[in-house]
Amino acid sequence: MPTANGYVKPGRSPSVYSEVEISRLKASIPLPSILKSSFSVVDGPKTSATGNPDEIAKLFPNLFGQPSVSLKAGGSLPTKSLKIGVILSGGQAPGGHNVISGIFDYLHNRTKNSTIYGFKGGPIGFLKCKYVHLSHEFVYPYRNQGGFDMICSGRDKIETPQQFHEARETAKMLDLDGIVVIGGDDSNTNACLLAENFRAKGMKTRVIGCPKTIDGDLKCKEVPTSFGFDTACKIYSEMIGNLMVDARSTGKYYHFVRLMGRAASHITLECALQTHPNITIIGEEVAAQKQTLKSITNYITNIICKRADVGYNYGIILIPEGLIDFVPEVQQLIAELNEIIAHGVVDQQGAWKKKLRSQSHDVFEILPKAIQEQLLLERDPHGNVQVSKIETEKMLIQMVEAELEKRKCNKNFKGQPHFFGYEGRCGLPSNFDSNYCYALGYGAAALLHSGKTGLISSVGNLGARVEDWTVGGMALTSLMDLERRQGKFKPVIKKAMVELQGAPFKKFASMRDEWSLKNRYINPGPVQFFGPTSDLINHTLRLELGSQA
Ligand code: FBP
Repeated sequence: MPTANGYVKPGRSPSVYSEVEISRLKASIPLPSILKSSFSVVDGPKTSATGNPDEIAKLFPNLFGQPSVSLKAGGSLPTKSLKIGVILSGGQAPGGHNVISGIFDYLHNRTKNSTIYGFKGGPIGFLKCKYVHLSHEFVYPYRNQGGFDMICSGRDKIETPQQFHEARETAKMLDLDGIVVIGGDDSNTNACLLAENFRAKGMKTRVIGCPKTIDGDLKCKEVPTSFGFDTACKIYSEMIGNLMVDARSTGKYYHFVRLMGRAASHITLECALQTHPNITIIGEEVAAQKQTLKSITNYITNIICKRADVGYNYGIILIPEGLIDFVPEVQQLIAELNEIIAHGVVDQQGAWKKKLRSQSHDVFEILPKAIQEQLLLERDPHGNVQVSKIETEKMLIQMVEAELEKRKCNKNFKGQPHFFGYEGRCGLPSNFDSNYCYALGYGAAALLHSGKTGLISSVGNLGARVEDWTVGGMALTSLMDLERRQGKFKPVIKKAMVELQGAPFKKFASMRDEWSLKNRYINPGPVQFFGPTSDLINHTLRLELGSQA
């Protein structure tokens, strides 16, 4: 299709490239030195599980305890051809296409006549054997581009015997040597279950995961961050910075910005460190201090009143997407609702409410009707409350208005609700995410080529130049714990929450009082691909790496 600049992005609905997209397409992607030379895979010590090791050992008898590995220079691998499948799973995160590009380039450079299949629409594409053959012509146009539109994504959980049967059928039909599951905690749980099942059935198909999620809650020492977090936070921070300038210009609005991140507040914390808002609520702190909706409302209202006293009737307030799920009283309510929804029907007449304990019943009744309805929405296939659909920012505005009314102080309060989520998930990946994802994909292919299974691709030493990054694989079972989901205990990868003793939170806590009354706004501007700031990594990663040094 001829276009002004001659480029068309292929895919489900082809679109024309912008000039910036073209320049990103042409940008070269550096590789860690270890991936440029011959390497061998070295086993580390035996591993355990994050929690409930005895139960996890029983559930993963073929994988439990296997060592994590690292790549070391030297050695050689046969160049025989491999057949590899790729699955993009869960929510979009900038950089996913570069993981696939990395896998593709590894196989192209290190093996002969290998084949890559891209399963369409996430895990369901794998189960139903719906795939595209990933050729150079198909993959190349997506290099350094945002989104998951190359093969699209989905959220299906793989857990029933029928689903495992279908997975084995696909693997046999395509004679797969391996698959790479690119996903978050739930998707990598799928990867681990598949790896265990394939091994138990004596199949040759191996499974490697890649740490994807803008939420930033899939990480540990060996996997310092999940991809997409860096770009998404930079995009949200740009938008928050713009709101700050707007607030200062008009002087009349309080912008309540709810930020994606589901169960963890990493995105909110990172955006606070990038922009210095007046108020930031961190869910993990709310839970630790057993705060109530009332106490959160009071905290916000107190600052609004103090700011009004010094002449500021505007401000910026950041709220994590999953806030409601952190408030212990609401947490208890949600746990009870999950059981009720998993085991029965929520009737229109409200008879189901009798199953709630009295405290949960009271909390439910004080919530605005819209929030009540949102809490009763269907859970996702992994049993999670869909917190992206719960409009906590609007609820807090209403509660603050009521509190100001009660205190009889007319503070000219005008709240503006915002939810920044989907806006940041498909942006052009930052230089960091582009390079990190390419290394993760290249490393994942190297692990499969070396015969490894049940590992998550891990790239470390991220504070250094790309050339000096380390590459390896972390045992997926070592990240596992048991959690109650859909009324049952299930093995899941434990989410990494904001550490209140960690360097990023401590830095924020040391500055937030000053930010609340004095305006110390920072407007970081858009993601840069060239120039002095283009290679800066996010504060969270920088601070966490610094505190490990
Ligand atoms: P993943 O954990 O799959 O990476 O999803 C991240 C996320 O963007 C969350 O922040 C958000 O709560 C959720 O996806 C929204 O889900 P959906 O895309 O199904 O609306």
